[in-house]
Amino acid sequence: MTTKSKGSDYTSRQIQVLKGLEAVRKRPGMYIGSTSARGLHHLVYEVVDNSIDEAMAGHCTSIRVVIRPGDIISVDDDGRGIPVDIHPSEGVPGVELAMTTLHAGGKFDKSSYKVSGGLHGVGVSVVNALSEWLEVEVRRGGKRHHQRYERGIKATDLKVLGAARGSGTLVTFKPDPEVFTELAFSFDKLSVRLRELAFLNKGLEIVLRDERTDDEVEDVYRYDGGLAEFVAYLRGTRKAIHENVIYFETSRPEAEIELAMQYDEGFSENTHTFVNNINTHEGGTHLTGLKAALTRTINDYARRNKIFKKDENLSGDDVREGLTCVLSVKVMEPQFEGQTKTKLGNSEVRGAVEAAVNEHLAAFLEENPKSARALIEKSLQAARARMAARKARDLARKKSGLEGGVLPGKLADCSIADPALSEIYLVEGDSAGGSAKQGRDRSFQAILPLKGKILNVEKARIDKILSNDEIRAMVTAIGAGIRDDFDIGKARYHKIIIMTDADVDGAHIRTLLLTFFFRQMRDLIDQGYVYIAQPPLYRVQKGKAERYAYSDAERDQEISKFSNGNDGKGISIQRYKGLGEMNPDQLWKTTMDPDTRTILRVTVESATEADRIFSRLMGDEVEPRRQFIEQNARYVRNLDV
Ligand code: 0RA
Repeated sequence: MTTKSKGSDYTSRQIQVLKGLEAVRKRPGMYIGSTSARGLHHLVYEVVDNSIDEAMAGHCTSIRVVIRPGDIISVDDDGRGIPVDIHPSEGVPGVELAMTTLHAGGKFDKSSYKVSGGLHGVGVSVVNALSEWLEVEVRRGGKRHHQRYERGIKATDLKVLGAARGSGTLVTFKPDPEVFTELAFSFDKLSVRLRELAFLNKGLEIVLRDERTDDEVEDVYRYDGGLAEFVAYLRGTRKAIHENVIYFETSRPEAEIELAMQYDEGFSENTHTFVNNINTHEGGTHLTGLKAALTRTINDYARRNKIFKKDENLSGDDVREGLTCVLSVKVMEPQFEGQTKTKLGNSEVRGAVEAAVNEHLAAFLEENPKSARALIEKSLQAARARMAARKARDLARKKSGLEGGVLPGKLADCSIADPALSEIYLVEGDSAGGSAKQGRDRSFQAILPLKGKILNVEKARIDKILSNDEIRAMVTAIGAGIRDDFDIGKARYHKIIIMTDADVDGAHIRTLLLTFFFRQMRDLIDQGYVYIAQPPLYRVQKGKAERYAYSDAERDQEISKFSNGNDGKGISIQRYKGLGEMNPDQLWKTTMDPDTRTILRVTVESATEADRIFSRLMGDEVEPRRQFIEQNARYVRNLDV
C-alpha cells in the first residue's frame, strides 16, 4: 500500500494523457493515415467502428450519422452507452478513459470481436485529439451524461444533464482546421463505407443524413439479407445465370463465416473478402480456403454427375469467371499482414473456411441441379477459352509478340532504361500521337498512339482480349504480362499516362482504358502507376501573350486579366476540340512538361464500388454509360472511383 494521495495519481494520469494525445497531434498521419480528405473521413469511421462493435456484441440496432452545417459530425447509437462509473484503478469515469487513452477506445472486455485491422481500431481518443472540440453524451441508467473536450483536453467534467430514455452514445465533433488540409465531408464517400458496413452487419440500420443544405438528404441502409443483398448490389446490371444467390452463414470455433456468391454472364471475377468488417484487399488465409473449396467442390460435383468429357477439369480461374462473391469472417484475434496490413495471417481460418464452403456449396449444388449445370457450363466455356488463349499466346510468343522483348512498331520508346524514371503516354489517335512524339522529351517519355476505341474488356473473354491489336501493343509496351501472369516488378514505366481528347469520345476511350487496367492489370492502379493527362480546353491570346485555361472558370479569369485597364479588344480565344489541334510545342508546354503539367493519379477509393461502377459503365446497358461519360467528359477528377 502506498501513501500516494488520489490527487497525485490523478495528476500523473493527466500528464500521461496529455503526452499521449500530443503525440497524436504531432504525427496525425501515423494514426489516421493522412490529414487530407482520406484522413478526415477516417475520423467518422473510427467513431462508427465503436458503435459497430456494440452492434456485433448484440447490443445496438441503429446508428445515425449526421453531417451538420459547418462540417460537424455526430454519430449516435442505441447501444449500452459508454460506462460512466469511476474506473476503480484510474479514478476517472470510463467514458473519460475512452476519450483520452490511446488504443482503449472500444471494449475493455475481450469477449467480442474487436475491429482492429489496418488503420482502424486506433480508438475514439484519436478523433478527440484531432478535433477542435468533441462532445460526448451517454444515455445510461436513466440519465443523460455529457462531457466536452477541446483538442483532446477535457473542457468540462462529466455532468448529468437530465433524464434519459433508453441507452446509447452520441459523439459530436468538429475536425481541427489546424490539423486537416481538407475539412469538407463528402456524402458519397461516407455513404459507400456506411452502406458496406450495413451489408456486412445483417439487420443493423445505419442512417446517413446531410444537414448542410436546405434540401436535407437522408439515406437509410439496412439489409436483412446481409451479404446476399451485397452480392446482388455488386452484380448490379450484369445478368445472373442462376436465380438465387448462394448464401450461408455459420459459426465455427475459429471464426464466424458468412458467404454469398452468384455467377453472371460477365467475364471478370469480383471477389471481396472482409475480416471484422475490414476489406482484406491483399487476401489471406480465408481467401485461400475459399478458393480451394470452390475449385474442389465444383470439380467433384461435375465429375460425380458425369458432366465432364473424359479428361476435362476446371482450374481455379475457370470456376471464378463471372463470379461475384463476398466472404466475411469475424475472428477473435486477427493477425493482419502484408504491405497495407490487409492480408489475414491466421492459419486456422483457412481450414475453417474451406470446410464450411465445401459443405454448404456441395449442399447447394445437390439441391439446385439446374443452377449447378449452368455454372459448370459457364466454367467449362472459360476453360475452353483459356486453352485457346494459351495457344494464341504461345503462337504470339513464338512470333515475338506478347513477351519476347520485341516492342510494338507504333511505340516511340524512351531512351533511358530505368522504369522508375520512365513514363508512357497512351495517346488517342495517330495525329495527336505524332504531335506527342515530336513534342516529348525522348529521354524519359515514350509514346504509344492508340487507334480509335479500344476493345471493351468487360464484354470479352481472355482469348479475344489477347487477339486485339491495341491491347497487345499496350501489354507488350508495358512489358509486365496480363491478369494472373501480371508482374508489376517487370513494368517498363512507373507512370502510365492516359491522354485523350477533352470530349465525350475521349472520355469514353479513357474509361475503356481504365476498365482494361482495372480488370487486367489491377496492380498498376493499386500501386498508383496510372495517371490521366490534363490538356487545356482553351487558349486565350492577346498580342504576343498567351495563356492556357483548363476550365471555363479559368478561361474567364484569363480574359478578365487581359481586359484590365482597357476594353478587352484584341483578345482571341481558341477552344481546343482535340489534342490534334495543338502543335508539338504547345502539347509539351501545356500537357507533358513535368514542370508545368497537371496529371491526375487514378486511385480506387473503394474496391467494391469500383467494381460496380465499371460493370455498370461497360456492361450491356447504354444509359448509365452515356450519363457517366457525359458527366465526366470534362471533369475527370470524378473518375476517382
Ligand atoms: C465499453 C464497455 C461497454 C460499452 C462500450 C464501451 C461502448 C462504447 C461505445 C462507443 C460508441 N458507442 C459505444 N457503445 C458502447 C459495455 C458496458 C456495459 O457492460 O454495459
